[in-house]
Amino acid sequence: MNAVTTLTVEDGVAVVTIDSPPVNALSAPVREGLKAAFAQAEGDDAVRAIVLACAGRTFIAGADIREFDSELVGPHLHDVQAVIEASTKPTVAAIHGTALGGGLEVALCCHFRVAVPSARVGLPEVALGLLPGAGGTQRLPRLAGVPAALDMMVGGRPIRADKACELGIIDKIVPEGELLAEAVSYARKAADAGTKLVRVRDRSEGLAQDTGPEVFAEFRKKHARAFHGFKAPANIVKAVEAAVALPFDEGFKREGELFEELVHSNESKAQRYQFFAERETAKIPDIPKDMPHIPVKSVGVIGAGTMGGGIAMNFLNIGLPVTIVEAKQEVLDRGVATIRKNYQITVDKGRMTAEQLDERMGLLKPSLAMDDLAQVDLIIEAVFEKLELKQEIFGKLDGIARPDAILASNTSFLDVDAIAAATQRPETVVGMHFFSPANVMKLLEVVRGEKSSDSVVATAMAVGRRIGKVAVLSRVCDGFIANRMMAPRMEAAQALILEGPMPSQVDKAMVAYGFPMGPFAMLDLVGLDVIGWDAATSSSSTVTEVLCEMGRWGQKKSGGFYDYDEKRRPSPSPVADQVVRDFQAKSGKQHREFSEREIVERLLFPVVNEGAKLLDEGIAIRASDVDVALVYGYGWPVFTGGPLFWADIVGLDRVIAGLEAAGHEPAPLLERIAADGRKLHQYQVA
Ligand code: 3H9
Repeated sequence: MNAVTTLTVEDGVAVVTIDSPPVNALSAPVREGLKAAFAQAEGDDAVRAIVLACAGRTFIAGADIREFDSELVGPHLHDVQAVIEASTKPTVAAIHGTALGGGLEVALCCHFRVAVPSARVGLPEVALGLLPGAGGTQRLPRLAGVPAALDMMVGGRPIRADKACELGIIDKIVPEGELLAEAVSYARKAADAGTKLVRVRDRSEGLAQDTGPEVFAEFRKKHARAFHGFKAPANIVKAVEAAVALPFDEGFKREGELFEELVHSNESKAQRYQFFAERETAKIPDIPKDMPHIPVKSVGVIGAGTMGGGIAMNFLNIGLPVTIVEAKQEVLDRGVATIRKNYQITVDKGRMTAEQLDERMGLLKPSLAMDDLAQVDLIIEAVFEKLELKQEIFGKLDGIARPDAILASNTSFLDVDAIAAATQRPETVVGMHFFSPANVMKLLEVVRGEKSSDSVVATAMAVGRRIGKVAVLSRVCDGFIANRMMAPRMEAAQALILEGPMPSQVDKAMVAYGFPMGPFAMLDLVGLDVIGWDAATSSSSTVTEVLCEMGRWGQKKSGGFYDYDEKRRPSPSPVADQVVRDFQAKSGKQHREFSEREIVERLLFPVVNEGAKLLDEGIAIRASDVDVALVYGYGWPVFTGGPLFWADIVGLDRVIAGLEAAGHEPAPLLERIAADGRKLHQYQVA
């Protein structure tokens, strides 16, 4: 047919095969090939039934996401689907891997779908700020019903083949390894039996119940918080309402309008950028893709505190044995008990079995002796943030660990090179900076020291991916990428409350922007005292210091910037607000009202500026890595694309002017990129 689509006919059954690595996305050549193949099979009298299958690791993974940013080339997907759906001969989609987005939507244009047990199907467009725009919002509810279809499309998570079969999306599960033969046989039987062919668009079993307005109202209410800032979920719900209320063609038209609204939105552009940015993080320009990795089959963790325990869980979760070392028995016992408790919570929620809990705990070896780390492949130190302590530990490890073991520090801001210098093998030392809670947060910063070897760096990045993290590479600097980027937001917030806005107003603006919480609520959560306050040297010179002196250390003391009730619900604090007002009075600054937009710009432009500095210093490889780190490390709203993508949306000239107006010096790189009319988020370190 063409280079990516073939058509073969055997014994009356045509097999259309897409072979377009890596994921058989519906690129222009695939669409062309599909359309031509189905048209030819339809016109061929020797063909009595048609099977659609894919070569390689998966069924069609959806539209080719890169094409959304350019003019349409080749046939529109809708036209391809129309040809498939118009077939007068039985059509069967043979699904393995993942049938996603436009892939599932194409399969829904076939009369039947068969799948192997390991297959999954889904409509994940929402994660790209889109809705299923190839009839998915109209066809899926007709089969699976409105509640299930809404869950699949708004949640975006693919479902397993057995579940899809229960929902009527898949007609038959067939044994692994026999997909094609089974699909051909299914198609042939349908042709032989003269099975009545009903297009999904003409079916309605899913619309028989749960379609009243209350279903939609309830769904919107239940998910209101998760929808905040995103456009796609609301449009998906509207499209499904249209599926219920309107005949297919009209509903399909409505879906098209709602899709168009999304595809041109900044939110979707930002989320599509993040999709590729996330995958880009794995690519390190000066390390070959085929760099051999050091096998990691066992792990040691030093420190059984909150971080050490969370880090250990990541490896237990993927079945690796972990030796966890502490200095004192009681601290070790407490750490192990916390790990067990965390797993127990998962068991109680029904997301893990008691046997799995036992299996994971069985892989954990608690120890009081560093010597027990002599044979492990990767050792991650997660002790208190003090350079001398870490150097002492690495010095000891040098005499204990195997020569080829990777020695990693979970430091969040210390000099990895200074830690490595405590050993005779600095090439095996690397930073692996987890974010708290370490078993939950997706970001892992791999910190490449001056002497870290390429294979150690490549292995640490790969290990990150194995445990389900997004690994971002950073060079050594104070705070690495994510913490360093966010420090200026905190400084700007502290400065801004002296000019008029109260902490709760500042937080409100950040939440409206899309952050899960504002900087002052975050300080209260972490504890004001742990951000470097020392009673001995406290000089009552900042609001935070005075609050600390008053014992208002945050949530743990029922009061910080906010007051907290027994359920830790915050309310603005008259006491803390008075402290702020006293400082405002003393500051000598003019007080005024600030709009939400002004607050956002005052807090976040300095973050953008820090990003430009960090790129100029070569701390991150590329701007998109910085954006990924902030989204996964700090809950930066993904629909803004991250600070650097957002800066381009706002306009770099505006960012520079805002920085200057607030008394900051714009980073030279920011000015250079703005002057050249380039995009900051596309910047790559040479
Ligand atoms: C859609 O369908 C819209 C329609 O409703 C309406 C149309 C009118 N396009 O993730 P991986 C690349 S929207 C282009 O590392 P895995 C990816 O960038 C689409 N490229 O592999 C990477 O490239 P590289 C709805 C794509 O095994 C390589 O393939 N569909 C696409 O971990 C390997 O990817 C989705 O949202 C694509 N659609 O996971 C599904 N997909 O090697 C998106 C992947 O250069 N895809 N690439 O870095 C996925 O979720 C995962 O890629 C998948 C495989 C689960 C398939």
